[in-house]
Amino acid sequence: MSQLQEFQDCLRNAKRIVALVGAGLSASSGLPTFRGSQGLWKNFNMIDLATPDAFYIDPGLVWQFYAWRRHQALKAQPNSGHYALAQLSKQTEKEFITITQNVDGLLTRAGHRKSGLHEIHGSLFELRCTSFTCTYIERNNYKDPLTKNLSDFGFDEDDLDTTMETLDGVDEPTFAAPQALLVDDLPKCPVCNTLMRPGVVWFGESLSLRTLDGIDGFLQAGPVDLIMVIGTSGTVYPANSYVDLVRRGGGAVAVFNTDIESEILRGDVANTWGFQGDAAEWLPKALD
Ligand code: BV8
Ligand code: ZN
Repeated sequence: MSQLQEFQDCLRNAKRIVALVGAGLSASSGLPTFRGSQGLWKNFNMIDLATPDAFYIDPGLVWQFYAWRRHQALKAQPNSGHYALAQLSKQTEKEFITITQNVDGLLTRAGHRKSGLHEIHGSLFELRCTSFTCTYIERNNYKDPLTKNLSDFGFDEDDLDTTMETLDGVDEPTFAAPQALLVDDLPKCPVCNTLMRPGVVWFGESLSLRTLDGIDGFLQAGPVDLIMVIGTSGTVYPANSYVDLVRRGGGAVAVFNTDIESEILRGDVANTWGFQGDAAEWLPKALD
């Protein structure tokens, strides 16, 4: 029996299923992954852009990066992998959740059932007030550009692998956007007028307890029969901890990735299938 037939038998009989999703699922929609050859973190230093310190030091630079990521995500379309997962999320006879590390909103736009979708690293389309005394959160903010100033920040695809034009238009291999020029035009809280931040989880920040509780609630409600690990390098904790948790509980693992360890492809890893290639191509076939 082929790996695909074995997997589809397992999927048919499975009652409780988890999908763990990473940037590879959105690669076919034209959004860069983080650690591949053209990865975001290859061309940008995540410490300069995706940490609380980076935002404290230069909020204008960080907002340029996230306004550019918002722009890219809004230009992108969900692909058939997103739609296949959204379809599965609507099958009432299955208990199914998707844990996504992606902040691009494409699974939501593909129609994934809201209650079954856990965006553990937040969303590009959420903004949060940075004041400790204010809890204002703006969800589903799809304005592009976010503010007039962030529309001409000079980020574009070709800059990705060389330099980022600083605001004064000089091409320098530096990220130092003149903060004073930007900070006045950055998004402000409508309640207390404090600077707003992107609603994503940065490195070194803890994940939302509400999100983690939601996932733990599902995992503790009964054994998971199958976890699909889709387009993720499994680098980031705690997202990467869910695979072993399901495996230890006796669940099967199916990896969908352009880059799969050979032992998985050889079938040497018990209860684990590997489907090498584009998740956008594999998922509609495998979940059909
Ligand atoms: C936490 C949001 C605890 C922002 C992201 C040392 C220093 C500092 C921290 C740590 C450290 N060591 C460990 C840590 C913890 C850290 C961590 O894991 N760091 C890693 C880098 C080592 N984790 C954290 O900080 C987390 N918080 O641990 O809190 C804590 C507790 C209490 C108090 C304080 C703290 C928070 C992590 C969240 C960081 N935010 N994103 C943004 O997006 O800008 S993470 C970022 O990486 C993205 O979310 C991304 O999704 C995620 C994971 O990457 P992947 O999705 O897997 O993407 P990647 O490019 O790596 O891989 C793509 C894969 O797809 C590849 O395998 C490729 O082969 C494949 N592929 C490509 N094309 C396709 C494909 N597959 C299929 N089809 C294709 N077409
Ligand atoms: Zn506020």
